[in-house]
Parts: sequence; C-alpha cells; structure tokens
Amino acid sequence: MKLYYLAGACSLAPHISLIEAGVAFEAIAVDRQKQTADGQDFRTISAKGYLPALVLDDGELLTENAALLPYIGGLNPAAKLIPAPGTLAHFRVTEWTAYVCSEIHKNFGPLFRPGSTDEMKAAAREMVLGRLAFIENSLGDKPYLTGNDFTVADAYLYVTLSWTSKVAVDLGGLPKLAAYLARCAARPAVQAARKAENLPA
Ligand SMILES: N[C@@H](CCC(=O)N[C@@H](CS)C(=O)NCC(=O)O)C(=O)O
Repeated sequence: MKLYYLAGACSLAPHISLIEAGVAFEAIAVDRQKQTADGQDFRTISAKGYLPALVLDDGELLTENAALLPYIGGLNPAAKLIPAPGTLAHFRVTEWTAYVCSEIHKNFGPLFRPGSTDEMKAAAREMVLGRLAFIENSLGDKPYLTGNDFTVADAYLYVTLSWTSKVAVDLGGLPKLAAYLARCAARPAVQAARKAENLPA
C-alpha cells in the first residue's frame, strides 16, 4: 500500500492512522508542483491532483479523507481506530470525520490561500473557532472525540489543530482543545509521522 502525502497537510491524518494501525505501507511525498519523491507526475496517479491518495496493493486508488480514514481504521480492528462497521459507534467516528472535513478543514482554506483578503481571513478564523467551540463543549472529560480510544477522527482533528498556530487561530479560549492537541501530539505515532514528513516535533 502506498500513501501519497503533502508534508504537514491533511494527508498527515492517514499517515498517523497507518502508523497507529501498525500496517505495512510506503509513504511517498508529493511536492506543490505535483511531483512525487519517486519521480512521477502525481496527476497520473490521482487525476484529482490533491492529497491524500492511497494506492492499495491491487492497484486501486482511494481518495478523500472521509473514505480513506475509515478504510485505514478497518485494516486492524485491534488498534481500535474505528469500531466495527454497521455499529452506531462506527458511525460516530465517521460523523466526526465528516465534521472535521467539511466544518473545520475546509474552513481553513482562506487562511492558507494566497490572495485571501484580511476580511476573508478574519471571517475564516471566526468560522473555524465557532466550529471548534462545538468540539470544546462536546469533549467533556473524554480524552478523545468518542471516548478513551484515539480514532481516525482524532488523527484528522489533530492535524487541523496543528495548523492553528501557523495561521493565528488562537486556542486560548478553548482550553480543552489546547490540552487535547498536546495529548495527541504526545502520541508516538503522531511523532513518528511528523518525523517521516520532516516536520518539527
Ligand atoms: N476533499 C479532499 C481535500 C484534500 C485537500 O484539501 N488536500 C490539500 C492538502 S490539505 C491539497 O492536497 N492541497 C494541494 C492542492 O490542492 O494542490 C479530502 O477531504 O481528502
């Protein structure tokens, strides 16, 4: 299995999840010019042109975090990255994965996009903080989104939280999320994935 990633981007979530799952995979970096570290034009691998992309051992291509993360979680049930398919607990994890994707990840867009005006960035910050406040209130005393187990949804939320300090999204008013970010960052799989992507610890 091959994971194509852009360093530090949302593809860090499947990278962390694959390490947490303990399955064999090859991680292949893609640069902003869409060139892969092994010398290919990434667009010939995924016509979507964005990351992450997972190429399975039979050559099938799987894209979209909302699909790819539950897929990875299912590779090793013992790692508890997602409960069994068909259970409500499984859909709690996909519910959070979808929330992180459409309500948090995508709302960071204007903060990274060259050409965004200050007004656009301020509106994006307000939107992201509003969506994060919902999670702050939902966490309660749970260490992770759905309880005691770190799931693929947590890998994804962690990655989006890791962007906040780069784009001046202040977690000062969200103490549970600030502690959650530190808790996730301390996980060996998170540190291993960051190291593999040449990101600061
Ligand atoms: N719908 C995709 C979006 C993935 C996405 O936004 N990828 C970004 C990195 S976070 C990317 O590859 N950006 C580079 C580009 O679009 O050229 C998903 O949820 O997996």
